Amino acid sequence: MPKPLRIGMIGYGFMARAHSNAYRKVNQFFPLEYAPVLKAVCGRSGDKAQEFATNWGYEDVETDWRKLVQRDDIDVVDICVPNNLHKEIAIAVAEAGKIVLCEKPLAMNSTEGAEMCAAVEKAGVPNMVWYNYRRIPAVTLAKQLIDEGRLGRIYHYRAVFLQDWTIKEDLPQGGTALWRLDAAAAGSGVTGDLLAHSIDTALWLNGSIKSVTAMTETFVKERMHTETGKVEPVEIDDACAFLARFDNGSLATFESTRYARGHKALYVFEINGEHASIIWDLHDMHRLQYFDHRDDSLVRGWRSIHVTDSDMPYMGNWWVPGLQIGYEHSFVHQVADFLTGYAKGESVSPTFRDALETQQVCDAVLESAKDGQWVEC
Ligand code: SOE
Repeated sequence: MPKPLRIGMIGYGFMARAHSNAYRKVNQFFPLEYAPVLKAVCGRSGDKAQEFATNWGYEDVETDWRKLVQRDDIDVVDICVPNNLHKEIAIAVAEAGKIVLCEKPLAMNSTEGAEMCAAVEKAGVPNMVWYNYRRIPAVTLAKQLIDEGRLGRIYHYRAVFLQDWTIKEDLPQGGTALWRLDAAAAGSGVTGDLLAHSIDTALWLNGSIKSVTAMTETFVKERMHTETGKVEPVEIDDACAFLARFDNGSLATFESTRYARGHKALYVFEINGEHASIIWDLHDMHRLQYFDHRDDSLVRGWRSIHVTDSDMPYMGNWWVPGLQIGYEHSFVHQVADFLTGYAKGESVSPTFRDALETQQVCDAVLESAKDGQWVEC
């Protein structure tokens, strides 16, 4: 029987659902030494927390996160609340000697992120940040192909993350999901919310970023604030594009917006190497496009690899070859990897320190966007 690892969930939104689903599924599909037990969920509204607990099978409910953190029957605290609350909670969890898992981005900015890193490292507690896209099998396969040297020297990295859900001018800032439009809760706009994903994947696949030059725009300058009831200036970036130089000499372009009409979550990256190129697209997430110049010229062309065979990353744990999995499985994989690492006493990436590097790139991007100057990361 796997040993129990008791989860205290803070938050009951979209991400709390994605993580809870992963905790519930993981032991059915991955042989593990530990099993998450859904102990308690915490949120400001007791009714909503209770509804969440009943739906997902949490045993208990709290409305004060400090109480949850102090409970003797909690081993892991999972932070799924707006970004402005991450730091205080994460530091309290570390000081209580508990495992801390934090939704992305790590923090409002890298100053906060550094404090969080120092706290978990001082306390010596296992920690991880939920950059889930790394664990989509096709993305993990991309990492494997790059690490095997199949692409050769990398020349270019290109990433876009496009959405269109904030175009409506009468959308308020603040409240469920819309806290992402409020700089006081989110820290930044698309840079911290979407580009953070693209940057995390890029650092993992292609190494550190040396410097960036960026531009941002806020298209809708004022929105009603749900807390004050007044029309307030919008301080987040609605769109951001930046150029980057990686330590390995490759050049990159990154673009993100919530104003790309027709795109709901078009996360795409393309990497061009000396021998081969790869493309991955979230809307076709189980496929990896691969072009290898070394192929016989008569049959050379883009291959569309259907990443479902059992020897492909994570897929041996799911169905039979040819049958696909989805977005939610990336979270199951992240929990599985975390529990495997935990059993061995190993940290699992992205740790707070890994996520701090992403945060530092985000900060450099926002700094550069003030005047377009190149900023070192
Ligand atoms: C924003 O719309 C959002 O939900 C992000 O917050 C998530 O991190 C991303 O994966 C999908 O889009």
